[in-house]
Amino acid sequence: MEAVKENIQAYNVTALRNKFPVLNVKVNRHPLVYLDNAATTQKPESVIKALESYYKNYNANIHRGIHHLAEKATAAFEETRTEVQKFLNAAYREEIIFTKGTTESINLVASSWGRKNLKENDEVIISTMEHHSNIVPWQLICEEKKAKLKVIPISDEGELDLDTFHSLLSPKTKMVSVVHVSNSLGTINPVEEIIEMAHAAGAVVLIDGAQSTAHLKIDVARMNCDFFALSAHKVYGPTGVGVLYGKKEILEVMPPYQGGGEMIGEVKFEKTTYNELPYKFEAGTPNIAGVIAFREALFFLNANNPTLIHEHEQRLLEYATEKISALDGIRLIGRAKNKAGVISFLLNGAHPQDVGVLLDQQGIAVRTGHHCTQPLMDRFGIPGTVRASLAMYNTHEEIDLLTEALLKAKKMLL
Ligand code: C6P
Repeated sequence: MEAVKENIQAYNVTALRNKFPVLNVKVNRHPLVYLDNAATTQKPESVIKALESYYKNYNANIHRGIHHLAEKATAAFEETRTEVQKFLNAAYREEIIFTKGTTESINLVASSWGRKNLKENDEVIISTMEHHSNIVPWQLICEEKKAKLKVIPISDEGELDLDTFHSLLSPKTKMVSVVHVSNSLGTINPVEEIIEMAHAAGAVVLIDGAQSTAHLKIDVARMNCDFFALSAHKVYGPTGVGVLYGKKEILEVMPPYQGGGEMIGEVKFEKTTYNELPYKFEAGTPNIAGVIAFREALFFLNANNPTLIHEHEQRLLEYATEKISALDGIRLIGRAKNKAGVISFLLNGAHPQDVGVLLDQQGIAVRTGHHCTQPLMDRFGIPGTVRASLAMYNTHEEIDLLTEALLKAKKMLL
């Protein structure tokens, strides 16, 4: 208890907020209350500065030039790879592949691994709460290979049904691809247990970490996943940068995903050989500035102590859940025991989008709609929700403002 009290004091949210310039803007004459962090997080000054510094001081293409700027840019780009390796606790630098984001990371695996490893009647298991990015790539490859897609059901609270998952596993299961933290429900899935069960059945596992990386300590070695996908922009970094972690022995035998510059060993019209890991999967000029600036985002996360961030966000989540549930006519969607900072709800009778517009008029940014999880919305029989999603810089006062704004919206709508 004493330690928790000390941590509350140590977490200086005001000082932290001062590092995010955009948090000072006004929206519709109100101070911005930014609660759309699951869509993308805001960026600290250090990330913005790193982007600017690259373009101002050493803009050059990487891995190709021998001149000073090219060498400097290459070194900075590769330093981010080392930082990501440490951040995820991956065994090798070559296991870190830069992509455009989680979506591309999953498409890479579905396309490259899937093309090589799936055949007719094989099975891929996903879950009801997947983002479209972890559904459609698997549908595409399953259709091509005549493999089958199986879906783990969820409870009314929004938790995976692990008994059914167990019964779905068989020697036909080749891949299990599940989300770590649901973007629509906030559910934290028991991925270590899922991975163990899937491995026991001989399947490979991909974890969609788009929503977990900013909120939980990620340790791919401990988790023992085969692939882990994340987006930098959801972890206080720039847009257009993502990471695919993959176990070296699996990546090594996967065919290239895209062809082009950088991914080749030698190109002849008769036959092309491919570059070694990780470059085999990094065709074309990447988002150099974004990758370089992503390193600053990781420094920022580490400097603010992931444990303190987690505790702060959990306190906020508890507070927000209590306050919002206490409002008349609220239906919370997603009541899992283990949740990260997402509160999805419906204000009875009101369309989520109307609620969102009225909140925006009061300076509050939330997301409304199906959140790219249409099958999940179908499971609950709803068209969408209003979603408030939290980050390290949100405050209890902001939750109060959200609750007051919801009361006003309710009076106007119902
Ligand atoms: N979810 C949201 O508002 P990209 O777009 O590639 O960076 O991330 C895709 C993605 C994959 N998996 C999960 C669990 C996600 O939440 C997302 C992105 C955003 O919820 C935008 S739809």
